Amino acid sequence: MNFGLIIMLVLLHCKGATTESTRKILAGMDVTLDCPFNKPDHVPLMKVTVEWGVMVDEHAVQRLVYTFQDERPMVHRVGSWVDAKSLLQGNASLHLLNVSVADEGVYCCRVIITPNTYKVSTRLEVSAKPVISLPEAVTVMEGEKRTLMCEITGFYPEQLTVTWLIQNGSQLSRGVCTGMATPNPDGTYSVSSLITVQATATESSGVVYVCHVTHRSHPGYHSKGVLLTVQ
Ligand SMILES: *[C@@H]1O[C@H](CO)[C@@H](O)[C@H](O)[C@H]1NC(C)=O
Ligand SMILES: *[C@@H]1O[C@H](CO)[C@@H](O)[C@H](O)[C@H]1NC(C)=O
Ligand SMILES: CC(=O)N[C@H]1CO[C@H](CO)[C@@H](O)[C@@H]1O
Repeated sequence: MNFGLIIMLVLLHCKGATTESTRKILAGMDVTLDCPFNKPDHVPLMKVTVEWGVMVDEHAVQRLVYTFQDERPMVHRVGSWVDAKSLLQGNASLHLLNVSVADEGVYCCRVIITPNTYKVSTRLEVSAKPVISLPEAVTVMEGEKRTLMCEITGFYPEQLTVTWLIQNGSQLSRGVCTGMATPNPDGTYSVSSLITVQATATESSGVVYVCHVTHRSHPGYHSKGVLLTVQ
């Protein structure tokens, strides 16, 4: 069968897949997506065709990830494979190495042992953790106004919330300015948040300003603090 024909088959392939489960992982990790099927003992590998594809969302065109046909694997996404020994046992699980945010999508497995077809689809949700940059300490002159910048880079998805707090204290809203998230070439996002503080010796010296970030990549929050010293 030629390559073009495989693509045509794959375009249809996820329709009718039953259970759709969700796997949540962090970018940079390896993952295995299950695809069990019923393999009668007398059927040789030669008669088993496996196709793995991925769609960015339910309406998108499917992209091939890995195929196995006539006992020959074809790797479309570098670092993906189906174990031939597992296939013999009715397990067409897909291994993906070093997952990136570009790998997110709905993965569809189709196994054909004529006249039967088995379909499984799994949603893969990939998150990338934000990296927070903030100076550890800042010294200002009494009465001076100073803007502190919290740079948050390399996160995915785009949705992220930044707040500023006084350590062991209240949330700050005055003088805070958070920009729009901007996309990076690798599919992740970055954003900066600024806070302008007015240094008065009695109130602000020794205070830690905390840049507090909530994001899908972490069930709690990410944060970093800057110690303000007033001279
Ligand atoms: C299928 O095989 C893979 C190893 O190739 C294993 O990680 C996975 O747990 C197996 N799945 C089932 C349902 O046995
Ligand atoms: C994993 O992929 C990223 C790009 O997505 C790359 O920068 C990194 O070097 C890769 N790591 C390994 C161990 O291959
Ligand atoms: C004085 C005080 O309560 N300090 C606490 C502030 O919060 C940190 C952790 O967020 C604690 O380690 C300090 O003891």
